[in-house]
Amino acid sequence: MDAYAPRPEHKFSFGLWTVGWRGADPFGLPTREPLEATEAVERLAELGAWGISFHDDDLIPFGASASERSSRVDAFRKALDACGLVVPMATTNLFTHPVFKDGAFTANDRDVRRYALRKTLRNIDLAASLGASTYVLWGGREGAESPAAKDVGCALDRYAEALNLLCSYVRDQGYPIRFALEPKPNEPRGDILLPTIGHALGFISQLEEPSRVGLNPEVGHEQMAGLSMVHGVAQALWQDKLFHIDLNGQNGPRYDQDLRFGNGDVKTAFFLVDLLERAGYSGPRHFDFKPARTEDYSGVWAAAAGCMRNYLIFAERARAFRADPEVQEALLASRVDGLAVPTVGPDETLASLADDAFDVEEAAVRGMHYERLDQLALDHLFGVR
Ligand SMILES: [Mn+2]
Repeated sequence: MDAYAPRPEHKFSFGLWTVGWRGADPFGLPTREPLEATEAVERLAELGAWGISFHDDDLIPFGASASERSSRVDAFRKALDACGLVVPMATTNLFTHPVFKDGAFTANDRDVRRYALRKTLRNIDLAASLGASTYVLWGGREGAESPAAKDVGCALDRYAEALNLLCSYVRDQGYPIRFALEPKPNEPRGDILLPTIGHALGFISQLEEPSRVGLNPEVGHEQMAGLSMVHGVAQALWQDKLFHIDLNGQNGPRYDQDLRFGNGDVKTAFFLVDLLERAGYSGPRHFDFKPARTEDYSGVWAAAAGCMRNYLIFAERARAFRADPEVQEALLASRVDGLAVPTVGPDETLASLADDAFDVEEAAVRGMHYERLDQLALDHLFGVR
């Protein structure tokens, strides 16, 4: 049996827009024909996935009639039931239509903001009816190209207003839904509001119902800002805010590459999986990537399979790293466990600090032995240990 074969208990999920991405980019036309949602469900289930997520417009074309809407939703529901796939998360497309060119919840035009709320509420009803427990908000158009164009304080007021209204809506409806904000520094806007995990965590603390709002960090988005995804996710976990995660690949600060998980910064991917698995993260392992536009559909399914296979390989490599006696000894040599001890003990006061017999020069020359520890991690990642 293949040790890296994905199974539903691994909780791998994919956006309908990922395998369904047709390869259109700012410089080129689509390279693939449209993919039916029902076929995406069938193929992902065959590959061993557990869930599928969607934007409203992925499932129901923008402006579709009521009858087309209900026939598409019915077909999707039938395919889910037949294949045993679940819908853990849904989200709203508040970025493709030109009406959202200046944003949705933070557009300067009030009628656009009200329309964005209506579009979101409608899809939350659908998400709830399909059993989703997480609703992601990626504000790709919430931003500006010129600092003169946006009063950021007012924009954050309106963003918070929208979140407060959405929270009260799901509470009143009795939906077991929590919201997950997805930070991104730029693209498509020149600068996007809530650009990083840290900005989003700070924003959540200002909301009326902070417990209902958390994060959906994306690997590539943090790396576009030159930040450590591992540190960001660790802080989200520390604040109990990792509601969902978007796994993909990126090569440093540049355009949003959305590579398959495992491509791009492999070491970050390894330590991210190590973190998620050791933290007992129980949410979806969700892939938000774009199969390269060079590929036909066989390449699309190979890329989806690769995302899951790479996650399982990283998880196995991380377990081997942690279980290695030499690694455990190296962790002790680096005093990694020492950070868990409070700096001032419970039976001490600040006055106790004066009692320390501390040799500054001795402490200054102590080696931390991190180079050896990191090489052991690489040896495990490379599979040579
Ligand atoms: Mn991305």
